[in-house]
Amino acid sequence: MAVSGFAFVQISRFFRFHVLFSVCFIFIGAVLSQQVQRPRGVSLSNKPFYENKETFTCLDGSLKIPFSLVNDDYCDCKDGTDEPGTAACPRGRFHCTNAGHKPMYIPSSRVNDGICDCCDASDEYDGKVSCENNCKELGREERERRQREIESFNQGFIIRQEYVKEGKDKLEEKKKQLEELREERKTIEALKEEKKAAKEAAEAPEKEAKDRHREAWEKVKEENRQVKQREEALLAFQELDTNNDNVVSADEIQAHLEFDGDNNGEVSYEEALEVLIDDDVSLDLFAKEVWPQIKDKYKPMQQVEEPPTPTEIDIEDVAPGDEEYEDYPEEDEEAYTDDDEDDDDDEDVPPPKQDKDGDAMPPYDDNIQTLIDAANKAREEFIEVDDRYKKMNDQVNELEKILGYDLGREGEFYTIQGQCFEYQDKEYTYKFCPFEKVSQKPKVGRETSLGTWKGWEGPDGRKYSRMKYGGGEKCWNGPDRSTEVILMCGLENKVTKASEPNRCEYELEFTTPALCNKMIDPNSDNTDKHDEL
Ligand code: MAN
Repeated sequence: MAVSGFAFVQISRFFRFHVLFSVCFIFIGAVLSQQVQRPRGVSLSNKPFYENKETFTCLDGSLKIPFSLVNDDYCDCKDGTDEPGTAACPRGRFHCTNAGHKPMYIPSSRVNDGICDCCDASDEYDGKVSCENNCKELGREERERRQREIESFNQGFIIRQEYVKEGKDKLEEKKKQLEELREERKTIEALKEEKKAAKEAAEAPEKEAKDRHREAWEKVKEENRQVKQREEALLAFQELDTNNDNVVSADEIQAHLEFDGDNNGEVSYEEALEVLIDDDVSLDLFAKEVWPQIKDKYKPMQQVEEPPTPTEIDIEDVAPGDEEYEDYPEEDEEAYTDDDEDDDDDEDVPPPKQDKDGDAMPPYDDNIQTLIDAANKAREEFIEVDDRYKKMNDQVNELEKILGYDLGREGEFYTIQGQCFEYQDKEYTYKFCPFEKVSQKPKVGRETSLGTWKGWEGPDGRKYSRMKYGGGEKCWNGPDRSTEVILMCGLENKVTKASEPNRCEYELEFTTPALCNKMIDPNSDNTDKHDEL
């Protein structure tokens, strides 16, 4: 009895222990399962909204329903949140946990649609298709890819540091150069002013002497012209005065049919008077008043073909030794000789230019030539200094332009300024010249400007991630062409994509080490940093 009483106690203790243990185990299990269990298709962050097992409130707050209606394959909530794990709601989202890889949402319509969307196979549970859980493999590949990306980012960062150093050194150097050039320019500018004044001082007497020379020549020419005209008038007068009474009268004019104004075959008395002004005209009046009016019309009765005068011969047709040339007066010969045959002393003296009558101005005398030589020398000296000044000015402007650019927080974009990068797609070759311009050239045809440098346009904190180029060629019926360049960290400076999201608004993607702006710890799993990549 005692044994049996002991045995009973032992047995009852054994049972009590095991029952207690089992109860505890079940309780802990229940608690644990409660912690990790959530309705199908619900993300961990949304789990708290599905914990009340009595009622469920749609996440947009629009309706309260019994909890039993969650995932019952009937859509109650407008926002689809009562059916996170079925395809019942058109606006619903299904959450794949994808343990080992990245969690994600898919549209509810993809649940049990026969296509495996989630790598953990959770979206296909109705047994119609069998999906493999390949999250671990995908996760590994993703981690390896990210690792490579981080390595490349970090290599890019090393290159960027070189860029920063180069930028700092070169910009410093250019600043110094600019200061020196500005000083030098001041000196040259003063010298230029000096040479300009000397040039003007030499040109004034040169001009005066040349003008005087020309005026004297014009005067001689005019006198010669008048003498010639008077001679012509005399000849005409003698020819017209057929009765030799020393006056030309109307009847003598009537014999010249060229004065038949109305073309009726005869010269009337009135027509003759119109030519003559008066009936009987003396030689003096004829030469002064009549001859200038009629000389172009007048035809001598016996027109004799006279040999051409020297001034009527085209100078280029005359070679030394030609008969006509031999006929020239001694002093004019020099004016007509070929340049090549000039003496060395006369090398700089241009041959006298002919005027419209074929007359050549006599060469300048020694005094004028000395003034011309002095002015030429002053001009050459001025031009030489002016050229130096212009070149220096261009250098100063170029340096000011580069130093005026915003080349990044640490001058990291210095390396890519002054370079151009091309990208070819099916239709066009795009040319990107940082801080200058962007252009587009079709396979056949001319280049079109897609904008010139306007500035950095990245968002706050990431200012140097976007460049703006504007004011390009006008788009037919549209805006002026413009381009945004999106910069990304990469080992090479390279345009990787070109597109036209809106008509005449272009977008280029450009990778550059200048954008790899920090070292990333390959062991960190910071998604923020990941995003920066
Ligand atoms: C050209 C190109 C195009 C642009 C059209 C607009 O063909 O510059 O990119 O869209 O002009 O007319």
